[in-house]
Order: sequence, then structure tokens, then C-alpha cells
Amino acid sequence: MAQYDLVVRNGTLATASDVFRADIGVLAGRIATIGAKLSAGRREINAEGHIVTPGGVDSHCHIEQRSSMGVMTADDFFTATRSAACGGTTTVIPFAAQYRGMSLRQVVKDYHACAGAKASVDYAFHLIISDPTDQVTGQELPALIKDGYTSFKIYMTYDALKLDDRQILEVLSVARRERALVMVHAENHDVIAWLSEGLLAAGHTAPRFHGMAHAPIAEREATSRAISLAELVDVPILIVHVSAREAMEQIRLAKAGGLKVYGETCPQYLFLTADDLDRPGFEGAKYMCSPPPRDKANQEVIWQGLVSGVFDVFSSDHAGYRYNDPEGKMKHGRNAPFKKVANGVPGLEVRTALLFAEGVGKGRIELPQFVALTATNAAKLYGLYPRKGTLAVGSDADLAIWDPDKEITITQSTLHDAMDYTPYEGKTIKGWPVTTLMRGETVAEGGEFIGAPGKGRFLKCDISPATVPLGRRTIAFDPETGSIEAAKQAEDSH
Ligand code: DUC
Ligand code: ZN
Ligand code: ZN
Repeated sequence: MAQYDLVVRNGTLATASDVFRADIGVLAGRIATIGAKLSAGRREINAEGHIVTPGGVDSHCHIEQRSSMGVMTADDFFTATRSAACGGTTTVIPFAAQYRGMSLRQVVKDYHACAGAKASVDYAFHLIISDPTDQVTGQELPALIKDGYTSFKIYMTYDALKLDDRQILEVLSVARRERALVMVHAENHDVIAWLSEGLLAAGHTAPRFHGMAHAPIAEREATSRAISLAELVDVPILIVHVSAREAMEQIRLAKAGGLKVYGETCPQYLFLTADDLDRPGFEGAKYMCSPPPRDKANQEVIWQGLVSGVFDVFSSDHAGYRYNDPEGKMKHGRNAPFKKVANGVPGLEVRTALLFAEGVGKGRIELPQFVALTATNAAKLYGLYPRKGTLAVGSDADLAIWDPDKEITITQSTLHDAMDYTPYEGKTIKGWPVTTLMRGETVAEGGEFIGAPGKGRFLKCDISPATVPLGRRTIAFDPETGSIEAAKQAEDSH
């Protein structure tokens, strides 16, 4: 009798630390053995000449979520996860987004109702906190954290979502006490509002002015402020979707100073530029996201940040709004002023392959770093490790099997999301995840989706070790305990 349900044979396995040749034996959806010359499986995959990585973990994507301006994303939980699977991603962490006045518990229920029957890969949820009332910070959040929602995103901009500094401090305090991870969308709201008003008043309404309104200084200032507030509270934070040198430098400096500040960037900051926002007519709307793509020099800086470890996570920030659609980018017309165009670009399916081709393929990073950035680090930061994000005995058998030589030209008609465009149309890349397995079952093969809606399972996130505070107070007062002395001692010991 076969010892394994499945054996993946002769592959070159890549984890965040090693690259080696071995077979993988899978039993009951988990990795049972990694070794040489494993005995037979009921099913066998020959991965000779292929690279086997953990399935991707995309820890920043917006699925079936209404934007702050009320536009629904094109993808529901089925199309988004189908697309993820076809791009080698087996875990997604989208958001359960609270708008003001909503109960957080109800929001979570609503998102589960959307995801349960449709998700085809495993999923967890971050919370978006836009209304940190006493009820939310005192009761709902602590209870939800215990139930496996251990990370939340806060916004420093967008009228419908933005928190002021006082509210940010409250949320950071809860995170410190309960050991949750706060993700910050760091852009200065008033700077953007002021620049936007000026631009629109002067008749500058085209998509490219979105890029101008979201100035790198607005991103830098908010990043620096978020880091300062987190340092004051003594809590780790993660700055999401960093687009430019100015903000990146703040994270680099914070890390160099020993702070637990984690950084995330996304494909749009490596592969798109402000010139894309300036395409003819309304085409630039396809490339509008916040923060926006910057210039070539910034792309290079973001690459340096990836290579040198400023960035811990490479996520898609998939937020797809169809272009030629009255429910998408054109909700307010074909030539709507930039302020009225939904922000976001798709990227779930091509995220890992873009980084594989341009990062590993072009020699900028090695395979272990690629795996760390696309899977392992996110699993660790969000409390899913080692179940997800690695190849280890006992981990879920989530595998992406790469043909490193396969060349593809990205084109929307072969992608599996619900979009009508890809910002990467026509880009040729080398290397593609030709087979994706989720818990030992093949969910994508040779460019075809062969999974099924409802097969994805909800993942409760553990408390992540990344959330342990430094124990380094910057003031001689501990707001949590009211104690002066303990904090003072900590300070004196520096
Ligand atoms: N910006 C966000 O903050 N979220 C979704 C997409 C975007 O562009
Ligand atoms: Zn954001
Ligand atoms: Zn986002």
C-alpha cells in the first residue's frame, strides 16, 4: 500500500533559508516527509527541473470590499482566490472593513458570509478599524483578537477611514496590550486634501494629478508620525505599500535604531511609474492607486529596500476596479476628476511571478529571499507560521511548482480574476508557477484553475512573536499600568 497520498519527486525545494533537492511526501493534506527516494504515493508529481516553493501568502488584498468612495471591488472571493491559485498563492489575507458606525463583530460576520462558500484557497482576515469607539477598543477588538483576527489596518487618510493621532494611539495601545499587529496606511490626509483642492481648482483633473496630490512628502510625514506614535506606545507596527524613497528611509532608520517597524511594498512600485498615470485620455485611471507609482529612480530605491531587508513583505494590495465599467473606474464618468476615481490596481495572480522573474531571474535576490518576501515572512508576521509559508514536516502541503524557464507574456485574457485589464499587459517574464497545490490537492495546473469554490478554509491567526514589544519606553510613564517607576527604570537602564 502506498505510504503517501502524494509524492512530489525530484524537485529543487526552496525555503526562506535553504535550497536543496528532495522529495515531498504528503499525507492528509500535510507535509509528512521531506527526503530522498521516498516510497510510492497514491499520486505522484515529477518535479524534475522545477523549483518547489511554499504556496504564496498574499497578506494584503482587498476582496469583495467596498472602497471608501463606495465602489465595490470587481473580484469576489471566488474570482480573487481562483486568480491567486493560478499565480501560485494558496493563502490570502484580505480585510474585514469597518466603516463608521458599524459593529466590528457584525463586519466580520458579513465578510465570512461572503467568503465561506466562495473561497478556493485558504484565507484569514485583517480588520480595518475606522471607528475605534470605547466598545470597539474595550470589548470587540480584544475578543476578536482571541478569535483569530490578530492584525488590523488603520488609515491616516481617506475621509471615510482616517483616524486622528489620538485614535491611532488608542488602537496602538490595544495592540500592545493584546499583542496584535497594526498595519498602517501612511499618507498625510490634509496634505493630499490641500494639494487636490488646489489642483482641481486650477483645472488639473486628469489621472496623472492623482500622483501629484499624493506627494512623497505626504507619505514620508505620515510614515514618520506613525513610527513616532508606535515608538511612544512601544508597540511593533507594519507600514504597508511603501512607494518612495522618503517613506522607505523612515523605516530604514527606525530599523537601524532597533525599533520593530516592519515594511511592505508591492509590485506596482517596482513595475509601474508615474508615466503610466499619464497615459492618453482616461487610461491613466487604470494605474491609480494610493500611494501612487512614482518615477524610475524610486523604483530602483524600492528594489534596494527589498534587497537590503527594509521590506519584510511583498504583497499585491490587489484592489481591482474594472476600467470600462460604470461600477469601476468610470463610476463617475469617462473623464471623472481624479478625486472621484476608485483607487487600486489588481495583482494577486502576477505578484509572485513578477518578483521571481525580475528579482530571482535578474539576480537581484536569491530564492530564499524570494520565498521569505512572498510567503514566509507574512506567515510569521500574521501568526500563520509554520502551518503556512514554509516547507516543513507538519506544514500544510501548499506548494507552488515553478518552471523557471517558462516564458509568458502577461495578458488579461489569460488571467483568472474578474478584471477587464491588467496594468502589466504585454510584459514578458520568465518563470511561472505551473502547478499549485493546496493542502495536497492540485488547484491550478498549466494555466488552468482546477480547484473549487468553498474549498478554502478560514484560518485563525495566532498571536505573532513579531508583536512582542521592545519594553523600551520613551517616557517615564507607563500608560498601561499608570506606573512611573517601572518605566523610569527601563529608561535609566539605557
Ligand atoms: N489604496 C488603498 O489604500 N487600498 C486599496 C487600494 C489603494 O490604492
Ligand atoms: Zn492602503
Ligand atoms: Zn490596501
